[in-house]
Amino acid sequence: MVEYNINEQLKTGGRVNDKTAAFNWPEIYRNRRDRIRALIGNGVILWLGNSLQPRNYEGNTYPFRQNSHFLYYTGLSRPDLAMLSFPDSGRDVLFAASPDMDTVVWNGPGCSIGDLARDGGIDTVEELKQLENHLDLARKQGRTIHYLPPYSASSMYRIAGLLKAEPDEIKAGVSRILMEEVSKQRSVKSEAEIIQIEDALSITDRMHRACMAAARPGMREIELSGLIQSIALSCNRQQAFNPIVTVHGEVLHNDSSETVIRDGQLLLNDSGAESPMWYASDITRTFPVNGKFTEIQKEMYRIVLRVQLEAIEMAKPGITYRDVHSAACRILVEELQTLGLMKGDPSEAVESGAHALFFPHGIGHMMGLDVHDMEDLGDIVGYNKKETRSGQFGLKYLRLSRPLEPGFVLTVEPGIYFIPALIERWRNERQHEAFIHYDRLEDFESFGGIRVEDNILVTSSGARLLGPGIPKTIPEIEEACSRAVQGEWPPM
Ligand SMILES: [Mn+2]
Repeated sequence: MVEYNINEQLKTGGRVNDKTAAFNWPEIYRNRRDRIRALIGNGVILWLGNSLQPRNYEGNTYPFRQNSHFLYYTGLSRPDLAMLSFPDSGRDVLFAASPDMDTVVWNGPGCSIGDLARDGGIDTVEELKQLENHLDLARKQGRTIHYLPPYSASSMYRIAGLLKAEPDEIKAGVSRILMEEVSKQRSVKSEAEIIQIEDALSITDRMHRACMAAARPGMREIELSGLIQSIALSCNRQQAFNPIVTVHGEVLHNDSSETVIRDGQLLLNDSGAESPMWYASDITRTFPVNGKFTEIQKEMYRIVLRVQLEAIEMAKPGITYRDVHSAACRILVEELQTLGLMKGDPSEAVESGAHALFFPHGIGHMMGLDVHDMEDLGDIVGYNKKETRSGQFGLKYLRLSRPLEPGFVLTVEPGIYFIPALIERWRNERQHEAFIHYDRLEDFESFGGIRVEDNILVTSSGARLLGPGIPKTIPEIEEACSRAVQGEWPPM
């Protein structure tokens, strides 16, 4: 019997690999800043790094995660940094606080602010307290201060303090042109970034294989969630988002709980590690708790997989992701018709939104330094200027609609879900009766949900699947589930 040694997965990996070290990162950051400065052309750009966020009191904080825009332009992951970029002089100034003795005593000396500047390829560094003076001067000179919308209250108040304005004025004063240009620049991924994402996926591959091998009827969801997180953590990786490991796949973002997983159920695992340089990965696999799909589970899984493979096949420069989404929905409807769950013209069903009973979300989203890349910038990222997001149930969760371009990294993640409360509501309201066989849905009330999600790179002619090939076909999944777990998992 092929064995899967979990202890091996816990021990190895994690360091920045040779491929990553081969790039001149300070130069990459400098080039990115040169480009954004040239595009903005005037004023001053204020880049604000994140601060530590309190958990239950100020000194007890969540693990630090840097602002992704700050990471993109500096690579510096330390709380309380800021940078000013001056488009007219082509200069960037990093602002950081030199550690005082209390900080050295409690947190260690850390690296010097000079070393930080060198790592980010930044020539000038000043004490953090000088930042306000620079901004005062810029305002006195009547220069535009460009900044991105702050997504946390702490950043909002920090900017408000620096610019001596009220939070409402700060919200109204965000730089639209900076948002647009940052979005354009970050949307197209370089080779170095793809290597990062694939590095993240190599850990995510271990997380998913371990979950398949370890799952047994009688375990609790949270044990498996703990397992996959321990694999990432022991490789010095954070999760790119809170993992979803659940037998209630029909609840789209269900938190793992102490729910016992049972024979005959499907387990959905939507999780992804970050890379050493904080790039995301986002993979969903759905597999049988006991390792063997039933006939109806096989049939439903085959449909989701077919939709996913055809969507990947369609992805290429020029096609809009909205069209990929709609085409995927039509295939789904056709397949659900052969199962006797839907009826009528597939295109009309999709246009009316009837399919959203089974697939109430979008086919995928951009991915990069954020799992939903740059979602803090809003629909600038995923929608063309003239296009507004649909309000229709289902379609309103399509985060990416615009034409695809080479260098985009996307998720492709169709699913089929049987959501009892939604079915009951629609049945009672007689919604989309022309397209849905409500009487046949009773057999599926406890089916749960299936999602299959991969990450792809749009190339010059099509799309390339990223990652090492995480088990996805029915035979691959049943094989990965059949591996005996060797090592000390689950713990006694
Ligand atoms: Mn996703």
